[in-house]
Amino acid sequence: MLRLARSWPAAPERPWMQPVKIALLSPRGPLYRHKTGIFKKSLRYMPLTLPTLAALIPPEIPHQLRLIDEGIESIPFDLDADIVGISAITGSSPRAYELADHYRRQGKCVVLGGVHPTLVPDEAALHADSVVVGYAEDSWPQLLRDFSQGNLQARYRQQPGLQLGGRPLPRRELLPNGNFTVGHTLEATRGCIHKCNFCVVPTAWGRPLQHPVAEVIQDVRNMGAKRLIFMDLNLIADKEYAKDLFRALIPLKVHWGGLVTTEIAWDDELLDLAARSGCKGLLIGFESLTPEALKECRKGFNLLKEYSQVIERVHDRKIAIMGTFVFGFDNDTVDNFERTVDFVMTHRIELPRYAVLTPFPGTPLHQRLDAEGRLLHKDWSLYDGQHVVFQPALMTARDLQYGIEHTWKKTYSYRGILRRLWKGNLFWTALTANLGYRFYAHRLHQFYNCREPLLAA
Ligand code: B12
Ligand code: SF4
Repeated sequence: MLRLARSWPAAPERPWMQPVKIALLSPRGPLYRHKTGIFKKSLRYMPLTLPTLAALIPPEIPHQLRLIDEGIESIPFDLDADIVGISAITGSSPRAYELADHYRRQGKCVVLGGVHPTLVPDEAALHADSVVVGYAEDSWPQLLRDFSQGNLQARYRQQPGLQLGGRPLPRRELLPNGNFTVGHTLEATRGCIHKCNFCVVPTAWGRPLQHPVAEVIQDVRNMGAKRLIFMDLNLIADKEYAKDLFRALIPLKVHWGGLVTTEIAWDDELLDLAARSGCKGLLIGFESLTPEALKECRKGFNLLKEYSQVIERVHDRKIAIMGTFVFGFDNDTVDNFERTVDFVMTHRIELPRYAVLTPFPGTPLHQRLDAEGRLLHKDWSLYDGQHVVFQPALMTARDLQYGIEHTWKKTYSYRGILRRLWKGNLFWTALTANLGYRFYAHRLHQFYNCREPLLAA
């Protein structure tokens, strides 16, 4: 049963309803922010969230629209809008709430959505006139229709059975393309088949969904793009679908990157098709170099003894690897940091990335650490994958925090960059992003010094 939200007069009584002024905002996080952040342009690719929501606005509702990503530009406090839609991930949720409270005080209608409001809708509801839980393909248009009829509900939830086929294409032209290293981002699928215990995907979004391949190809053609990034959480969740997609991409002669799992290496046809279709970079979650950790996080499909072969097989196809590693599992000790640096150097991983194990709300990991009394705090702004927010088992929080910083810095020292890229197939492709991560790595400490997350260390 849906609760009715703060009431809004129906369209005819509101002169400003012709047209409705809609603002869609993506708030900054501690690290991803305009001017003072450390995600340089070389690390930024266009998020599809706001362009997708823009495309979903029902054509029958006359409107003026503005999209603002606070990672690349400032959000004005005196925003001219009737309805403000704010997208929040966990790290940006305190900023989202700050903006929401501010605009509500100004009498604007505020809607919160995205992964964090999906994970903790009751918390988000304290700051919004309406909260959208889950995907919004059907609920966001409904919300706007209700709003224009003065009938806004407090909670909207995407109903089961969502189909991605036949949806309008994201309105990418509404974000400034020049602020991203790749503006041509797209999605073929959503969700994932796995259930890693630290990941928000199984809790927030559940079973995988797919755009029909023909529509993905049409999207690529419409963009006229030659460099693409797939935002999919696991592009090969359905291998047969992925093969069809790769086959259809071959004639387009594009270069693309995307997220997959180590499983891609064990299907030669899939990997060959990926290479033939123009794949130049794959983000692969290796997560850890200890089998106990892989078991702990329910990533049993990652077999440590096969990591070298996985890397070799991908590199053989001239595909660069963005390898992601997580520190802070219960078996992790301070030795893991150096061991991981050695691993990425030896295997010449083009773009290694490190994260602190982060117990995002709603995940099994969060529930366990909370039950064990090991969460240091629930300041969501520090739940950004780079701050330690829980008590590790075999080291202090401070050791974990500074161990990761050391790992980043050593990996992205000039020597480290050259050792991994020199004489590799993809020197020039990977160099710019490496310099972007070098900038990031050497500035992370600024964010440790300005906050005090380690009181319990
Ligand atoms: C692009 C991207 C980025 C970009 C930009 C992010 C940004 N603007 O904040 C970059 C590279 C900078 C980035 C960085 C990070 N990211 Co990121 N990123 C993504 C990614 C790959 C794609 C987002 C996207 O375009 N999705 C496609 C759109 C269509 O889906 P959607 O966003 O879910 O939106 C739908 C619904 O959620 C809903 N919805 C969303 N917002 C709203 C708002 C309203 C008003 C309504 C009505 C509906 C609605 O409607 C949409 C249509 O159904 C997602 C994974 C993913 N595939 O979603 C991760 C993801 C969002 N990132 C994540 C994380 C953890 C991070 C980092 C912390 C990683 C790190 N350690 O550095 C940083 C933090 C950045 C920050 N903001 O502080 C997590 C968030 C988890 C969480 N609970 O916070 C995700 C989900 C990945 C994951 N596997 O867990 N990221
Ligand atoms: S494979 Fe990746 S997207 Fe899928 S559940 Fe695990 S961490 Fe999440």
